[in-house]
Amino acid sequence: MEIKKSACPYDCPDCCGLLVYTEGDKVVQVKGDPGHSYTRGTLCPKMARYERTVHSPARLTTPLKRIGPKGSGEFAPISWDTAIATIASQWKEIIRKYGAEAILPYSYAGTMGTIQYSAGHSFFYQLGATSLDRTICAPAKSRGYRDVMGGTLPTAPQEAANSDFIILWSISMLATDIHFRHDVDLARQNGAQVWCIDTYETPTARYADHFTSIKPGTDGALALGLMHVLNRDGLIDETFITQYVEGWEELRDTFLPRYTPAAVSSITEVPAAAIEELAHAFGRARAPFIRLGSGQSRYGNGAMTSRLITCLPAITGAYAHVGGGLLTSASGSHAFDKSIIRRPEKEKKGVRHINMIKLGQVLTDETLAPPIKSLYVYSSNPACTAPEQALVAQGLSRDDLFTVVHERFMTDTARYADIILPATTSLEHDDIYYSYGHYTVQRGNAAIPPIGQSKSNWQVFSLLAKAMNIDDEFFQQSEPDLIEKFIASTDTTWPLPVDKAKLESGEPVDLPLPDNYKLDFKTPSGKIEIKNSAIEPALPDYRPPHYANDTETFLLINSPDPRILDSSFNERPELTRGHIMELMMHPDDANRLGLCEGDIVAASNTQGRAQFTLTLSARTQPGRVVSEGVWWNTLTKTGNTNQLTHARTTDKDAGSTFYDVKVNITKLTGQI
Ligand SMILES: Nc1nc2c(c(=O)[nH]1)N[C@H]1C(S)=C(S)[C@@H](COP(=O)(O)OP(=O)(O)OC[C@H]3O[C@@H](n4cnc5c(=O)[nH]c(N)nc54)[C@H](O)[C@@H]3O)O[C@H]1N2
Ligand SMILES: Nc1nc2c(c(=O)[nH]1)N[C@H]1C(S)=C(S)[C@@H](COP(=O)(O)OP(=O)(O)OC[C@H]3O[C@@H](n4cnc5c(=O)[nH]c(N)nc54)[C@H](O)[C@@H]3O)O[C@H]1N2
Ligand SMILES: [Mo]
Repeated sequence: MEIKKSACPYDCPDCCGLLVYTEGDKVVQVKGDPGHSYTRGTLCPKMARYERTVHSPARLTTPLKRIGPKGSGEFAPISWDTAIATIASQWKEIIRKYGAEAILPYSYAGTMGTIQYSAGHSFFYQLGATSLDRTICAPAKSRGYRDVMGGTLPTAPQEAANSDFIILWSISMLATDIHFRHDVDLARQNGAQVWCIDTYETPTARYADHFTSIKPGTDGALALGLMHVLNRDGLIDETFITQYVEGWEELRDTFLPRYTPAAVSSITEVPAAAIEELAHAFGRARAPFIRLGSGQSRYGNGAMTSRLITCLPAITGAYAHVGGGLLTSASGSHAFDKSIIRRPEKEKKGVRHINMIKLGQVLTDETLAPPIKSLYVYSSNPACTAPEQALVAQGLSRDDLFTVVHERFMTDTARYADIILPATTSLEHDDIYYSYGHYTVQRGNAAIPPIGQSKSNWQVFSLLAKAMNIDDEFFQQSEPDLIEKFIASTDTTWPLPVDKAKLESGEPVDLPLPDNYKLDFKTPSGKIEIKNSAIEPALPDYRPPHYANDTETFLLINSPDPRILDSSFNERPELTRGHIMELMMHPDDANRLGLCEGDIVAASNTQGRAQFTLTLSARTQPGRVVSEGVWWNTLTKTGNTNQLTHARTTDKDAGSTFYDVKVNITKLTGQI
């Protein structure tokens, strides 16, 4: 048995260090690396059995071509040569008839590896294809942070171990960031209080000392209410503000007087007394630490909400104290110069951009010129994870749409493909990884040869470049060549020297943080900008979410399930067995509607309908129903929660608004 080091490739803030145990060509076990400063030797239940994904009998092992109707899942094996030649001849024909913008790439973070995530960017730029705006996750959260803090490094998660007051704010820590628990536990052992602010009582809420249940999409008002009380009760740090903060006085004198605890309570459904209590605890803490998750940003007002929450630590001077600060997304993503692989300069001037959230609309829009005639999907599963699922399915069903899907499994999207290409897992290709939850980076070399005939994203784009006559040495580089360039790029991307030899060797490497990084504000003024005159509006204020104009009865909270990650891991029957497509409702609502535990119900709205099994619990509030998990549609009766979600975007940076959705609930006697 050999032990090789690698990193977890999934779209998760933890980006764990892995110990991969192999016997010949087989991965027999995967463990968390005790030497990784965030993983600290443990893995989530998904990755603790990663070998079951790698060696799953459901892996796609050869290229396939469609032999049945679109979506039927009927395919026959073909060779790689035939697959690549077919794609190239179809694309050449489409380009001749409609121009290259009739081709649309669609990808996201099936792997977060620096190479494989971005492997297709340059290829599609050079082809002149439509460019994809990759906005499906949480760009509004980063935007809200940036509007106040500019390029300031967010606080490292390990800092929280020294805090005396931690807020887990719209983060499902025990599902999506489980290794942060280590730091929170350490702080707790030293007496820290832990608060959780969420829309229903998650396991993370139960873990915390205090739980504040808030009406979805209203956290911006809560942040203003907290600032109101902090100011009223003399709990702000005037010295810190004078030295480091711009625009506090203006916010204080214009909008803040309105946000009394009573007014905020009526917006947020948080009792006024609880707002006061939270403000006092936050204001009296020596070094409060906010871990801000993405949940609050997935609404029409998401960038503004994140911006308002980002103002909070500024007025109490949290950054000046060991343990204090705010972590939205760590800047590990800045560690490597991604332009090495993306080559933004290759994008043709004026080329059309399409927002990935609008996929359903774009594929079904008959007025679009040129129309999308080919879709190339990799590292993503939009038939399952994109909003407006019914429209996406309608678009993917078009007989005149030539769809190629590069995948590891027969996903909902792959079923609609004309050609499927088999993809490697992270243990079969080389890459280098960074995290958006901490500051440790790591290289991961292939631990075993590719399963079947699978190929990595980079290898496939190299083949496609050749077939499309893109004569460019760039595509002849190997993955190790690229990794070497990324490692070298740390000389310019990172403020302090990175241990390149260690990075080269495959060990996890902590990016060094400058001593004063928490007070080195990378904004035009050099201060925290509560007022930011470069943007509209210059002062932040609460805005209601989109759903304020919707007429359905219930808010639909559709949060992550710890067993899967977005739609990844649905290939593992031991993880998806039982308890899927459940809908949690408050018993008072159920009584009113005459519904019982175990009833089969339909949730419906203007987007569509989906079937759920009802569970009753006071973990949610009246008026809010909860369904966890993005399940493969093939495991559901009617499609998952994305039958119900909207493609409306956030106030800034056109992000997704998965949680900004209302539904009606009715009892079903038969299936839909
Ligand atoms: N197990 C597991 N891990 C995952 C994922 C997964 O699906 N499963 N997904 C991965 C991905 S792609 C991402 S982006 C991250 C996201 O991970 P997080 O940052 O945790 O964000 P979310 O999962 O969107 O939501 C977190 C919590 O916010 C709550 N929430 C929703 N709306 C609001 C609101 O208006 N206010 C407040 N205060 N809370 C709200 C939700 O109920 C949820 O409990 O997780 C990653 N990790
Ligand atoms: N209702 C609802 N919908 C949501 C969310 C929600 O909370 N609620 N969360 C949203 C969020 S935050 C996100 S980020 C999106 C994510 O949505 P997606 O981008 O669709 O991500 P996954 O569902 O993880 O699918 C990734 C796919 O990539 C494949 N893959 C993995 N590695 C590789 C590789 O190296 N090469 C290739 N070619 N393929 C690979 C996997 O097999 C998997 O099928 O989902 C969004 N959808
Ligand atoms: Mo995400």
